[in-house]
Amino acid sequence: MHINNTYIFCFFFLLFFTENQAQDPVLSLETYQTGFTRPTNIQSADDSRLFVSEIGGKIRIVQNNTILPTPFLDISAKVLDTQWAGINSFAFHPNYAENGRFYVLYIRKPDNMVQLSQFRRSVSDSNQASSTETPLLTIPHVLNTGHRGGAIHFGPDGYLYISTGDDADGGRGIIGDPLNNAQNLSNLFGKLLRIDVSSNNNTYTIPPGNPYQAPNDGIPDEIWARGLRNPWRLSFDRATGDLWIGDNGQDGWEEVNFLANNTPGGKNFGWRCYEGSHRYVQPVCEDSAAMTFPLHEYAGFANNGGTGASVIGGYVYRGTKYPVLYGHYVYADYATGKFRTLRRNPAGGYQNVLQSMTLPNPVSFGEDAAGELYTASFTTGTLYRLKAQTCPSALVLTALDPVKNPHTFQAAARITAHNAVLAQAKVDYTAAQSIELLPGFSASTGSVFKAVIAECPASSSAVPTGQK
Ligand SMILES: [Ca+2]
Ligand SMILES: [Ca+2]
Repeated sequence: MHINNTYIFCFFFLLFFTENQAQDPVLSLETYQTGFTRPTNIQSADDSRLFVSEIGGKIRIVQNNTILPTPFLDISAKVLDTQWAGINSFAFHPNYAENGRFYVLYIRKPDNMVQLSQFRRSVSDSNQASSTETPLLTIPHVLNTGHRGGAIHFGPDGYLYISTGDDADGGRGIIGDPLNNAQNLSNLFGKLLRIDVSSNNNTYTIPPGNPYQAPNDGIPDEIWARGLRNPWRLSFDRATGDLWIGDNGQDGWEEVNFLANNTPGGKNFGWRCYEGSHRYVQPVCEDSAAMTFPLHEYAGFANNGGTGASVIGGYVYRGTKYPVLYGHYVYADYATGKFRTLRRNPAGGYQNVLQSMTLPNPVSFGEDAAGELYTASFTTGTLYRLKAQTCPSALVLTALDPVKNPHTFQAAARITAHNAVLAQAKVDYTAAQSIELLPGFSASTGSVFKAVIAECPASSSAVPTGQK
């Protein structure tokens, strides 16, 4: 059979077919800059530079395709530099261009406490920070290792959000959060905090609307939400203001959490009463109806044959270079090196696509002034720019996994198919010029197969889209 037409041609092996889904992006990586030492965070000051923190205590600048030799900031003498005991994250003030303020969350020495401090840009050199540190918030530790800091980001409300780990060891096969910190409203671990750093007197205030400001309630006023385990990365969608948090699971489930913009404070993300949407340890827990369960979860260590798993929260892509990626949340897994794209449907549901590319230990994502996305490998120290592949001119399909569906295959010119579409599969072929079904092609009863002659968009998918 040779389909060669300029109009849409569809045929079905059942009397129904699924609604055509939005196009799935296919990610790839382009080396942007090599030479970092255990990078942890990537930020933009809304200009052409990128700033990259290193766990050992430096923030370095990428400018004109090179790392500037002198670090922007160097607090190496203040960090322990073992495991994750250094700079976890940093954030530029929304009015950084005018006030030169930025914020750093790090694990300080010698006491391993979580330190949030304000720094300032040098008055005379925009590639240099002043060494003067203004400590804002110190979170004591109880255990000597484990989940401490996390991410800091300014929200659409102009307030600084800080995610903290549960201060637990986090080892495999043990009970997570043994001190029950994340549910305990009397401390700052396992929380999302919200503070106002707009005052000029080197301190912070509690924003109106923070949920625990009642006098003498015994709850730190900084707390905005609780029930997090190891929320290493969070971000706000620059287009909508929605909050996305990647919360590392214990042994069972890795989480992508979502809060729509303007969601009031006081939410409970569940840990350790729940891991993902599954009961975990429940001595004293709020009713499940009070919990904010993840938008998406995927199988973690124990549910995946002992394969390591650590979700790394990313960003919703709002750049302009890859329209196919627009509106997709891009995130990764530190342990497996896998990437996924998740498109949330505001009317309900979402599409989640496992990408085929991998990277050793992706540790963080970053967003430049134009909304293009970056990621970095902790182990190799290379910074990458994320791309969405353009459509190939031709595809030859000889094998097709019938289990994971639906699949979408697209080509700018021609798809040549020798493959078998098995029962339960839902497969779309879209090619601009022709779809050729050659000997070997078959579609079993129970499958849904659709062939469409249409333009392949400038940036679109070209390989099986994988797990949904
Ligand atoms: Ca209080
Ligand atoms: Ca949770």
